Amino acid sequence: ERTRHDRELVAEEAEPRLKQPPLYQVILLNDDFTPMEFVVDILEHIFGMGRTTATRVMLEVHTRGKGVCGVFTYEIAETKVAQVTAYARQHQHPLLCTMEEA
Ligand code: TYC
Repeated sequence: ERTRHDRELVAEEAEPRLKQPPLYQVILLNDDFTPMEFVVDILEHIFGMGRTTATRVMLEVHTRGKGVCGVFTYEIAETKVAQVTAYARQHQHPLLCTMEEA
């Protein structure tokens, strides 16, 4: 008869690894109205970037039209998008933030 230890070994051999969860890029879109300083502030406080990185990413979005703020699992990405959108609307800025599968 199989002991618990035996069954665990069988289970491990039958399905050796769990699949990695899909990852999502959180994307910031450029617009003509949101102040640069406001975007830098979001990148620092919602995405945990330092001032230098936040400024580089903001300028990349400003010049190229969009840019990646970070890569997260679905729920974290969704929460970041919601936080950015809520904060921008509270300050009456039209800033757009979306997510796409990485
Ligand atoms: N283009 C804006 C300006 O000139 C700055 C800006 C940068 C806005 C990044 C949005 O995602 C953005 N004030």
